[in-house]
Amino acid sequence: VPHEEVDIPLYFGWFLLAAVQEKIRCTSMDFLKTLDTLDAFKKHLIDFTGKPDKEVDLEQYYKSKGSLHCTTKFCNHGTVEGSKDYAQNTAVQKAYGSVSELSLTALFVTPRTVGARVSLTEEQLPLWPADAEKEAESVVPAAASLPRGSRAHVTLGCAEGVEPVQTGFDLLQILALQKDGQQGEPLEMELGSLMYYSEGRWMLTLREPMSAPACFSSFYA
Ligand code: 2AM
Repeated sequence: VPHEEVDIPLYFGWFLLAAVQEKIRCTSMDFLKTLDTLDAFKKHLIDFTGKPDKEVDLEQYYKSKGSLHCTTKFCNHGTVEGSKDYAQNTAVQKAYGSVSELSLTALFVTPRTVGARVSLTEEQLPLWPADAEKEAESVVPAAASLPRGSRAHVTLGCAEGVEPVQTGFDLLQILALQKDGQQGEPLEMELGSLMYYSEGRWMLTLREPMSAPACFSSFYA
């Protein structure tokens, strides 16, 4: 294997600093705890359980793996299309190792994943691959028509047997439904407004976005 290919990581992304990871995990646990007790959520429990009247403990439902981050480019050590170009991109090389503030603007859950939506700034967008949304088209057909950066998120947990790549697909699906309009009334909560998007999809748009300092870097191994 040529040396340059060995150097391409598993993925690039923003890695949240340790202190803020703790805070976000707490906020998301609080959200899951609250969601679990809402009548509106209980009414749609079957989305999660497949059976009527079966209980679900959302705090136990998702498993979280590793440290919190927002993937920009999944490279799989160079086997993914465009990884080498991304790794060599000037903006990527210039930003590598720098810390910036990620703005977490919503929390979402589905029967598969729980995550936080990241709203990228003008300065952060150049690090977002131009085809990230289009890449998801086979899973979420409307994805390509969503604005660049729509897929940006932090995976907070996955249900048993679900891979983290699913979190971005779940987010795109919710955003596509949001764009279509015709939802019900949001439920106003302390943290923000909660909307149901059918089939177990819920999104809490935060009243105050959470600011998370994160280091743009990569993950090997
Ligand atoms: P995530 O960004 O939703 O958490 C290692 O698997 C990391 O790369 C995870 O963080 C994962 O999802 C992300 N990832 C895995 N496969 C991917 C893919 N095909 N496209 C984009 N991101 C992927």
